[in-house]
Amino acid sequence: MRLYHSAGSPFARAVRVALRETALLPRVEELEATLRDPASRLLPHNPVGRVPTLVLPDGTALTETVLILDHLDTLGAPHRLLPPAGPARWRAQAALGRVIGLLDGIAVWNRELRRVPEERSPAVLALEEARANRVADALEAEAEAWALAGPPDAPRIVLGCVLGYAERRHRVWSWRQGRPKLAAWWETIAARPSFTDTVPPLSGI
Ligand SMILES: N[C@@H](CCC(=O)N[C@@H](CS)C(=O)NCC(=O)O)C(=O)O
Repeated sequence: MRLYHSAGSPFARAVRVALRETALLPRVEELEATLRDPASRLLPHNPVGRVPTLVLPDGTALTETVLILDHLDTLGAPHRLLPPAGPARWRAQAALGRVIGLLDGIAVWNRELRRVPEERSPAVLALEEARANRVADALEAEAEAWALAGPPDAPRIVLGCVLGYAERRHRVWSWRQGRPKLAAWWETIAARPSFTDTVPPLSGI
């Protein structure tokens, strides 16, 4: 299998962390791809042009982080990313939806900040900042439920990648302020080898 990723993408990082936490990494070749580039080596496999994209041995190109994480659970690793069925699965999917929603919103906020200042929408910036703060406040309130007990599952991996993105590529968001439990949680997960091995480059935002 081949995983197309980019070093700055928090979505792709979640899959890369999951490959390390499940010990599936030796079965996957990680290939960095350029984004928004008509010559990108990703486009022949995935015309959408987004990372992460996991190309299966039969050539099927899986996109969308949640779908790829779900697929990794079919590969027989002892550590599952989501429970297989039942209420535990729905609860984990609810948690995953919450942190993917947070990441989607921050991605919109970040993209807006990459525009030249006169093209930025103050309304979009305000909406996404409010959304991010609202979700982060909810996470702070329920921090005990997110405690790590062994290798992280899919929701915890994605939350770690969201906060890692805020640390390195979206520093305009002072997410730690007033959220000591979330900050302590982040310090713990960020120290795992799966995270230290996939630290994104710093950006100017
Ligand atoms: N919904 C997608 C989002 C993936 C995504 O937005 N990836 C970004 C990098 S963080 C990308 O590939 N952007 C390139 C583009 O939009 O052309 C997922 O969950 O995987």
